[in-house]
Amino acid sequence: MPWSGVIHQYRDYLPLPADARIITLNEGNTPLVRSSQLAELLAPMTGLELFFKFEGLNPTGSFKDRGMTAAISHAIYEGSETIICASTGNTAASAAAYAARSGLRCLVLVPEGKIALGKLAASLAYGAEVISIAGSFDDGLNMVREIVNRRQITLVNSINPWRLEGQKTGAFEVCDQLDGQAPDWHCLPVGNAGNITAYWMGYRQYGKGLPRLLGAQAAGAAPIVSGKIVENPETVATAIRIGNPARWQQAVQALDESDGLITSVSDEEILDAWRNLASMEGLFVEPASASGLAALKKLIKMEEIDPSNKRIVVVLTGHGLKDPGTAVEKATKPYQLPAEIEALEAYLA
Ligand code: AN7
Repeated sequence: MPWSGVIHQYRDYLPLPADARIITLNEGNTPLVRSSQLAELLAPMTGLELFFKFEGLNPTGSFKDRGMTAAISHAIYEGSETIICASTGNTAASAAAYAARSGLRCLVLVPEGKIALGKLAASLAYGAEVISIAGSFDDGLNMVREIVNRRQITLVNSINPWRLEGQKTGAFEVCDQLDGQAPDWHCLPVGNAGNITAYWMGYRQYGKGLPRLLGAQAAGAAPIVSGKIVENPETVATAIRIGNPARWQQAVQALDESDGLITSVSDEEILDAWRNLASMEGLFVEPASASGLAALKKLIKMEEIDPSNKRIVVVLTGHGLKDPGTAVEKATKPYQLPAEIEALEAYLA
């Protein structure tokens, strides 16, 4: 049977009503790519098996589509006509796409000047009403939480339990792709902590073993690591520029139950890992998506994680084309030549 999205694929594991109309873009089924060079660089001769779950290959370019297919399908089932979210960008683009397919009105609140270009472009293209607020993601989340108490609007941030239901299919896929066995470690970025919460739900439900979780927060936006709300979060990884995660408690519980770890990584460490992924593995991701690898590198180096004969999965949450601005800014400039063959010869010499 051709792949037709995560709900059809894992229907028995999802509590959606049998007669719900499924709004899908055939999300999921993303590749689990074996590391080509980085495993040897990180932990030479240790037998480390390193894999990247490339979630940037979902239909709107991020992992959010797994949860959004479930949230939107359920919103339609309930008879909702309008959805809303606050977003650092990827949730907005995903919500906008699934709303477009189902004819829902879609409002997205984004932090002014702090949303990557690809996310803004997509949200506008899909026809969402994009509202740029003079505040942070956290301010936007407070606003949308309040407005759904006042009006008949469905909230599609990961506070919505259907987001987690759809998102947990990522864990099922990882197990299926590793011949029915969960990895030893599962590494991923943590912003609102919906993804880490959902992966843990998924691993537990699937019954194919449990990994230890490794969460990564940006040093300038690391409330769970520090145990304190961050009033003014700041990081190059704008996707995870979040100071008060919606799923904070659940993330702490998942980390605890999995005997996991959460650590913060500097912007420099994030960008190093981001360059490693593109230049050594051919995997172009947005900066936030590299933070899971940055955390793994750091903890292997500090000998807090022993890579010997371990299977480790690192989730790459969003595609590099989401944030072309940062990519160009952090790269060396293109070399400029006249359009003449001799100039090219001179360059090669
Ligand atoms: C690429 O889109 O919060 O810990 O509003 O876009 O589940 O929040 C995005 C989060 C990691 C963190 N990687 O996941 C939003 C938003 C990327 C992301 C995260 C996000 P959560």
